[in-house]
Amino acid sequence: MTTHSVEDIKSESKRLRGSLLDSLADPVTGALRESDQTLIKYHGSYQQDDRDIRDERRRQKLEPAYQFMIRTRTPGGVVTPEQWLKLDAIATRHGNHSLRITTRQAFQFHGVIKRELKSTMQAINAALIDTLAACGDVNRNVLVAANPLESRAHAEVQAWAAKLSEHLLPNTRAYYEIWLDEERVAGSGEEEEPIYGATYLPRKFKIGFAVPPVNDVDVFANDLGFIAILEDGRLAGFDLVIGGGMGATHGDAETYPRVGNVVGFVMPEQLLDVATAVVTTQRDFGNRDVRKRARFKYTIDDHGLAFIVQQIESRAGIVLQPARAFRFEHNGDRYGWVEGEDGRWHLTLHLFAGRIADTAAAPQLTGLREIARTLAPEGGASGQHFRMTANQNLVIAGVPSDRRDAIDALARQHGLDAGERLATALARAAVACVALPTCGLAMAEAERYLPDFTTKLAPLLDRHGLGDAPIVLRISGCPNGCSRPYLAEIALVGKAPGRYNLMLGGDRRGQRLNTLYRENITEPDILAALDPLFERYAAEREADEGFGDYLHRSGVVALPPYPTHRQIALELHA
Ligand code: SRM
Ligand code: SF4
Repeated sequence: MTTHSVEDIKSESKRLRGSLLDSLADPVTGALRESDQTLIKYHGSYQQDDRDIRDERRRQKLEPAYQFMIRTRTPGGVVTPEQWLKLDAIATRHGNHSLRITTRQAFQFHGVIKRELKSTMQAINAALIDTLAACGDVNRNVLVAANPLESRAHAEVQAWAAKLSEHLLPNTRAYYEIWLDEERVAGSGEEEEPIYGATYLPRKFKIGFAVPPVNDVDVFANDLGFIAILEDGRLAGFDLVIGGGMGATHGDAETYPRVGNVVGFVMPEQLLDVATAVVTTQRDFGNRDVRKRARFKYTIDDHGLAFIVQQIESRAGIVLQPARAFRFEHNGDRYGWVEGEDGRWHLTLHLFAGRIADTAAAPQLTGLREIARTLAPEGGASGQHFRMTANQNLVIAGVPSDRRDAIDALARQHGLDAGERLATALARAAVACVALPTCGLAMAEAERYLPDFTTKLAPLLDRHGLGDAPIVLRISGCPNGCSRPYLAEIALVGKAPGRYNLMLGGDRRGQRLNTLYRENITEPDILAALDPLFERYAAEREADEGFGDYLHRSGVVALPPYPTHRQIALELHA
């Protein structure tokens, strides 16, 4: 769809209503009208079709097996045990019997058919969770560090993120009218949109809050990032990061991933104004002619960082203070139990690419249902909750010490400890996007390929004594980069079925982009390319030196050649 038609659809949508009600009511097809396929994204859903059976359906002269993905808005990925039980029931009743934790701490349901969309949305809302603005040219789900160690400051950061998520919601009743049968009132369809205006943003917009020393949210991959600065254990404020993004298009040098720039420090009470200033700057200066160049990262590169910072300061009515020092150690998750400041315990469980389903070997959906039931009697009130991580894993948080054994037993019984038994640290930290069969943009497998690929890498790593080396691997089925592959030490980026670009040289802290190492190669070539590099790394690495850092020091890879790629985060805080 052209940029102009998307812009027209937005402005003519009557504040995101379009003809969605008619599209949903049409019994002849499982699809929506084309313009409504754009608009439903703002309601948190995508029209898809099952690509595994696309050709077969075409042969049978049937329309594609249309189905919908629904994504939640769950700032910081927090849900109570009671909510978990409801979401689990929805996945079983309306979806494909799986819950999928995304790289932005949301749940995705896949496989919902059109005539069940409304009841599914209602069921999600009955769990006091909405899906408004989970997709579309607006601010998306806000990421928050899942690091439970800093619990008091962490809770404050979570509260700011939730407040910001609410603050940046589109101001429309469309969602409530269409899905929840709210009555239309005078002015419906003409609501004021003070932040977004009638055409919303030029493109999607993403915000993340990191709490050093862990950069699990990959703050530098967000359009807008806040790095919590803790002084004497208290939240002093945030370093502001702008202009991160991953998406690119193969063979199009005008598009590229970018790490965000650290531009200053703000006090907590300035946060909403500053975020509004950043969002409205992108609204007014973002490229509305070329959708591929519409993300905030390009707005910054096209207009210059100094101009954008000046816009932010004048719109927010503040002067940014100099950025304060921070240090990230890694961008992964810590598995197992850790104790929080208040003596409660948090268990991080590894999930395979965030997919929670029942298999004969590991009935994980059932297992988490049982765990939720155990927590539920006191649940929300007692502070016990689930927290999705931006690495597609799950934290069972706020558990009193006398409950740990019971939860461990349930986890073991249902194969939720399978991740701990993975042969390599690389496999335990790996991330993969959904890709086939649901993603309409996938060029190659990702989630379904991850276990095979890590199994094939294991003997190579073992041979060189690297089984415990925490190397960051990410796989994406196309260059859009939903697993944030360009920040990984090793990344596979899909080009065609079974073919990937091999990217190397990110760091473990999510601060440096990797570089194309081999283009469009198949698995045997990928393994053959990595094996000698593992051998050299094993022999030549310095103490604690990461694989990506080693590749740079030894000259195997250099920084990527993107036109405006500035390693400002790295320079400031190496
Ligand atoms: Fe993504 C589009 C899945 C995180 C960059 N992404 C899609 C769609 C909706 C495909 C489509 O447009 O038809 C995928 C649906 C697949 C499916 O069947 O479920 C999809 N993205 C995902 C998820 C589920 C990946 C996962 O395995 O967890 C993540 C959902 C996040 C959420 O809960 O909100 C997801 N996507 C990301 C990230 C990572 C992040 O935000 O931290 C990125 C890179 C960061 C960024 O935005 O720059 C990302 N997704 C994209 C892009 C490229 C955007 C661009 O600037 O060019 C697209 C394509 C687009 O927007 O045109 C895309
Ligand atoms: Fe789909 Fe590409 Fe995103 Fe993977 S990276 S989910 S293939 S859009």
